[in-house]
Amino acid sequence: MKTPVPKVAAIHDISGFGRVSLTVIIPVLSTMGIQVCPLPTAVLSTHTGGFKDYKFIDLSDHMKEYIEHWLRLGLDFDSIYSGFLGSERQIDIISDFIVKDSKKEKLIVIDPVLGDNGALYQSMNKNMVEKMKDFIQLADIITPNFSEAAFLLGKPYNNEIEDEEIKEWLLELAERGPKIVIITSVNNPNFKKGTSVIAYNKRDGCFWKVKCDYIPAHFPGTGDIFTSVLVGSILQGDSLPIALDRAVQFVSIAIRASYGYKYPEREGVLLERVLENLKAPVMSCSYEIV
Ligand code: PXL
Repeated sequence: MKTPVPKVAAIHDISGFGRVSLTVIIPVLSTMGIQVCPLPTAVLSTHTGGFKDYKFIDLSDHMKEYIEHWLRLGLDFDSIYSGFLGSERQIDIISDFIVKDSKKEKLIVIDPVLGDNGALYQSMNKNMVEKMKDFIQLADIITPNFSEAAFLLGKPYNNEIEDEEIKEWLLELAERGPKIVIITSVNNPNFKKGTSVIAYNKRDGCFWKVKCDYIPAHFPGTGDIFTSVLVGSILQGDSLPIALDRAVQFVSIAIRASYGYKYPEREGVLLERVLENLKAPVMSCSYEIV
């Protein structure tokens, strides 16, 4: 049945404090007019970046029955979007869901959440990296950050990379299955004052780049916000470069709105202050073909 509001099955953790995963994905997509149906992978007292002794409740033992109920209901999702996982086992459970829920064509987005700044997150390990390499085969779109792309390709992490080399990385990741590969937080030695998002679309062979100014701050959850805006934008009918642009611009606005205040970065960006920007029409675009 066609409904006026697209539905996304959002497979991520819920962290009680610190704006990451479902606590940013739900408001972003809802503001963009998309219904979020959460399938929680874990419940945490806080996210794992910058907090110690957090409580972590792994929901792996419950996800299968949760999904079976959804399958019996025949919920017709427009997209399945997965992110932070609570265990390697969840990759088999979610893969099974993606294969079984194939009645309607849907956008499969896998954000291979593993780490940042060259290091794995506290709850991640090498086995998760290995499983993630298989999991991305099922995706239409993957959105690793630069560190995650290096982990998936087994390449050393150097802070800067030339365009020609990152294009090789995109091609190598696309060969493994995904139709669109997007790498975020890419630093180029010839563009010291900013970072870029670089994407490759296998269907038309195009590489896209969107630059953004560098701000010396590190807020967790910005990757989740980026991918949520991208998913919302594509479900609204935007082209890939416009969706990339909207996601980059929104994350930049969110960081700028937060950076001027003195509060712990681990709390995440002040999303509540900027959400309304997602309702604005596309105003200026800065994407380029590379
Ligand atoms: O934004 C990625 C993310 C999601 N979920 C949890 C995290 C992190 C990054 O630190 O710890 C629990």
